Amino acid sequence: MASIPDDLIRRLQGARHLVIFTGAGVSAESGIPTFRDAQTGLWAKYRPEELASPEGFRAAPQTVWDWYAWRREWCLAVQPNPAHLAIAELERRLPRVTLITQNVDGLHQRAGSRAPLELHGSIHRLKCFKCRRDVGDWPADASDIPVCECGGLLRPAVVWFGESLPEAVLDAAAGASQDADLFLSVGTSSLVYPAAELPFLSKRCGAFVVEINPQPTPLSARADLCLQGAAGEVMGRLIGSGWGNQRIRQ
Ligand code: BJW
Ligand code: ZN
Repeated sequence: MASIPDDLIRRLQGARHLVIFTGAGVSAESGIPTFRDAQTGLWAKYRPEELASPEGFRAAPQTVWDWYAWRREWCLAVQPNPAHLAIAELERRLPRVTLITQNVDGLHQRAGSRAPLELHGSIHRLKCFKCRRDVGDWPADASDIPVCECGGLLRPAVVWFGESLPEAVLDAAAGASQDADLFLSVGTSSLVYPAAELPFLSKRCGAFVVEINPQPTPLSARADLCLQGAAGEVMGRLIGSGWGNQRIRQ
């Protein structure tokens, strides 16, 4: 695994505004499959256009509902891993950290992160497919699709292909990316837009952009630094050298 350059530790120590941008790779070490990794990714077994799209839900609502009910149970059964914990620790150590996640699994919050910007929503909440109203939690018995007061079917409050991201969340994420002086992109393939635009936006606005991923991505050639490795290991090393204590003593 790549070693952590001293320069990056210095940049962390001095960061005015750190943005951490995460994808499915951050939860891989918790046992949640990524979307696009060839052997284990969710899309290796299912076609996204059939399951993660409004058209898919319209065509086979119960199939889509069952897929999400199964994935939600999985998210609840696993634990945050060292990557989630290291990110929450960075939030405690540094004066200003914005966490932007594409993940819908809720593991950042369970690791202690305060208010992640959930670009693609949350699998733990429901909304109405027809009137779009947020309706909160899942029912105790999730075998049948619940129905809204308006008569529409309920669905998980995630962002499917072809749907707009929540405007206020995307605006906040773009604003933070523009303001950041240090930007960490962790465990994302950088393929899904508009989220994938954020590290590029941050770089154009002057941030030092670091990618943490075992594989190269379309961001790699433009990042200032690529740390090849698993998120838990790399993030663990990032916080592991005791520099936070030095900062507090300053
Ligand atoms: C590790 C690791 C370890 C492994 N440690 N790393 C511009 C160009 C082309 C297309 C478009 C474009 N703009 C919009 C589009 C269309 C589309 C899109 O981007 N398509 C691309 C696939 C080509 N975008 C949309 O449709 C978006 N909506 C939109 O643009 O609306 C516009 C609009 C305008 C006006 C009216 C209406 C609409 C919405 C995108 C929604 C994405 N939704 C999903 C599903 C969420 C719900 C669910 O969970 O089921 O979000 S798709 C899926 O991909 C999920 C993820 O959040 C997202 C990103 O994936 P992620 O996190 O990067 O995972 P992977 O699997 O791709 O990568 C994992 C990485 O981890 C890999 O790199 C591994 O190497 C690494 N890894 N182990 C660290 N241990
Ligand atoms: Zn409704």
